[in-house]
Amino acid sequence: MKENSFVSTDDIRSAFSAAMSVMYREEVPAYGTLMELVAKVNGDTLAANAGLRERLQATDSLDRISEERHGAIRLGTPAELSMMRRVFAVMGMYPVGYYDLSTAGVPVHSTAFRPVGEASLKRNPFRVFTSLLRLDLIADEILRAEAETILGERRIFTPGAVELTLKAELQGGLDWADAERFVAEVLETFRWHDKANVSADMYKRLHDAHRLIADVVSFKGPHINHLTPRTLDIDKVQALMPQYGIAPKAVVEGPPTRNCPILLRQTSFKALEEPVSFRAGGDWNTGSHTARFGEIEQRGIALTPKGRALYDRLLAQSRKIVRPAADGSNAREYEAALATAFRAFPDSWAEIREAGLGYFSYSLTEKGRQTKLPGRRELAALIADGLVEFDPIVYEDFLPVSAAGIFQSNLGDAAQQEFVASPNQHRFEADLGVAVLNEFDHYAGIEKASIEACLNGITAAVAAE
Ligand code: OOG
Ligand code: NI
Repeated sequence: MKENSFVSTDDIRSAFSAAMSVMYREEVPAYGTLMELVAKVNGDTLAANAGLRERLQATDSLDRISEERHGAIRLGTPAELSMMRRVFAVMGMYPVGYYDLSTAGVPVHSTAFRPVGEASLKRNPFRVFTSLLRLDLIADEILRAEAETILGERRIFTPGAVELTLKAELQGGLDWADAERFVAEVLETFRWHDKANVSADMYKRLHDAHRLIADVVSFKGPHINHLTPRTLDIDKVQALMPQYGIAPKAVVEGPPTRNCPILLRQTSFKALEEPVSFRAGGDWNTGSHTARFGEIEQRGIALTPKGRALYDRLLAQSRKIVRPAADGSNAREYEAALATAFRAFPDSWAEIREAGLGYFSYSLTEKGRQTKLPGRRELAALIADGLVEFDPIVYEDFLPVSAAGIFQSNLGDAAQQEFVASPNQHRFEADLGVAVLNEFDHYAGIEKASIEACLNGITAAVAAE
């Protein structure tokens, strides 16, 4: 087969992201409401901030924002995880980062499948936060064995999805007809099933061990549990949510409000209690299950290891003073403590750059494009002379403390449970079938390439003698 008859992986991912959004909007109407609210706030923000609009346009990242979203799923077995990796690879999504959530009382560890190249991210940055249940953290051995048996019997991928994934791997891609079928088949894995795989009694036992275990083990597949649009002003969306009939979680996760957004800020609305039926011999019993919710996020600059260490330190410092309560009773105090702690984090792009805290993409200014210098000059000098400008590189990943806060707000306050911290990246990677990519390498690579391009663009070619 000719290679040029294949659809690009970026196009398959875009089609899949759009199909997921349509499906989730039908399944959870509040997600549709949230999308409308986010579109309105983003429009208002851009209209009021010509500078922001201009920079987003200049860096070719304006278009991606309205289409941008991430989702999350929770898998039950190593075999499901490794197959999911192969399915996502067909859409140009690769595992980046390792997140241990056991420390936060959630028995999972996770990665994020996402596009990695700059061009792919600009085309469509769809990501899926993917967790694997850790039955090894469950004390009750009998229950653990039963859960393993139940999970071992389910098939979360349709035969068509498996066949087309193998075909893509063998051929090196899919043509349009196959790509369309692939999207439809893979969508089935993420669909909600209101008929549980287990009896009401088994559900209760799983639920008593941990609500998350019940969510993963009791159903036919890893239903998408939220889809998250990206906003340019999360404080405004959070404030407007009640007017739109949506009750937000108590506090926004991540850094405080700032002039220069860093990393990632997220907030969500509580999971819905939905009717489900449980197996009862050949019959069904009715009950309910709470899993699916909505979330929004605002993305800021990707931080260097030095910047990230400062972020982690300031966050820990503020949480030592106030830990946000799930009921929102100390939300004000928490916000105040967070804002105070983060005064130590510079809040202008120039300072963040000079302190080596964030990653930037460099480009030639108009003046720079018209200049040719005889020899190489330092980047700082080119910036000082107005020949080179810089834009923040967007953080494309997640934050473990924030993810834990999102999990917790949807598991209910009573579900707070202690586990011994036991990150096990080796185990996760063995189950996944590959090593996860390092997020810092990715940002450093983009920054470095942009610097090289500036230096090459502004230096006159050496004339031959
Ligand atoms: C995933 C929660 C983490 C985020 O945005 O940090 C997450 C889950 O609840 O399965 O989606
Ligand atoms: Ni999320």
